[in-house]
Amino acid sequence: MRTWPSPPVPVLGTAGPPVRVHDTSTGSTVLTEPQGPARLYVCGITPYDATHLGHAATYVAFDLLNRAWRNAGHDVVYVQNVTDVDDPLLERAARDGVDWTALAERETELFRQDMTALRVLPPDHYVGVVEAIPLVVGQIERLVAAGATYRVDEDLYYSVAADETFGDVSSMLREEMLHLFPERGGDPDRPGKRDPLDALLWRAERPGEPAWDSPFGRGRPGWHIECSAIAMAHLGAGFDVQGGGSDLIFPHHEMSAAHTQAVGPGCAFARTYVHTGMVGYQGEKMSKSRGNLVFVSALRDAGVDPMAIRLTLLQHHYREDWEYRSQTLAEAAAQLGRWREALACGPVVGVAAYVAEVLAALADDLDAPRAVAAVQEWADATLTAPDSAPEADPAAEPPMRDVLDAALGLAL
Ligand code: 5CA
Ligand code: ZN
Repeated sequence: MRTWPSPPVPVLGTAGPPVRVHDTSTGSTVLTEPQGPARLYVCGITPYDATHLGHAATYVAFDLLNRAWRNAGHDVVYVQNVTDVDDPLLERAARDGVDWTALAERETELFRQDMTALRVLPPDHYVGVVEAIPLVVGQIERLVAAGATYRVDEDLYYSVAADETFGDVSSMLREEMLHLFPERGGDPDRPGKRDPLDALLWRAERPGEPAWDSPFGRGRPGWHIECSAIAMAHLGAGFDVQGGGSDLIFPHHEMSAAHTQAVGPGCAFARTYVHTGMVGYQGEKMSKSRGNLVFVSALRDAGVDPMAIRLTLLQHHYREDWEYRSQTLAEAAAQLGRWREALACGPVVGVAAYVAEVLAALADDLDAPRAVAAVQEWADATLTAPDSAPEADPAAEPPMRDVLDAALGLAL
């Protein structure tokens, strides 16, 4: 699938430190240790509605990881999927009387424009499920060969008993899994299932639904298998980071890992699982199904500077659950104004210590609020420096403008 254009990324003369992130599966902060290029998979959108601030916060968070790795000297291979065929998309298309492929294409294009405006670095491989059907079928065939599947009527299910590490991503108790499963697309009560938690791999064709030929009959993929198949095909086993919002920990990431690892030894999924907090609005998680949405495109259409949107998101640590308030956009715009003034002053104070703090903060579990605080200190020092302050030696230090751009994705 077509991705979006990459913004230029200034190369800093100063290398950032090695990158640490919080790993959901171990519950601890771990050092990432890419062997060769750093390999990142981030779950993409289900394109039935426009990008809201919750989505944007998640993609900006992983953009910080992408940038921190690059600043630490790593090449990065970044893969993102698009769930361009699934129940919510088909239901919305039916509700609105539009063709599901046209809906998916329209909303994916809007997402590209939003990501471009927010200066999110594009994935190297942007892969829709529809175009990845052969990969999905291949992955299911491997699971069939491993004895990890069974039929319920014409549909094909994955047996959670097939992978003894099932549960290691979320560390959730079975009761908690059983509680979340039906809320997040699962069907625990379907008669004929061996375990209520078993997940749908291939849904046989139903009247009026899209379907593709496969060795298991005509049908379409279940949700979790798409990310298993796409990640394995484009990144390979044991990739560095699997990312997404915390609402994907279970069942989605647990199942994607299981669908991969049940194939056999040597088929590890991610080494590290990184999850973002949920952005709320008006007292609840911002979600398409609840309808309490603030769209990035609507803010842009209203003339909001995309960099102010990005700074608003960066004011919160990515693991925090937080509530969006509209006045924070104006506060962020005012803060950017101060930073622009400081940049216009030229190098009146040395920036090396501030730059080091920005890079250290981002390498320390993507601590954007700490990085923002360091930039603010630099701006305050610059704007309050006496007129007679000697100019710092710019040759010795990367300009703050480049650091803001390369590390935080803020082009001022
Ligand atoms: N297509 C699947 C993943 S394979 C999916 O979850 N799509 S989505 O459009 O529902 O969400 C896209 C990404 O945004 C996911 O990582 C999800 O966890 C994240 N997300 C959704 N709502 C919020 C929110 N309110 N706050 C933060 N992140 C969110
Ligand atoms: Zn996914």
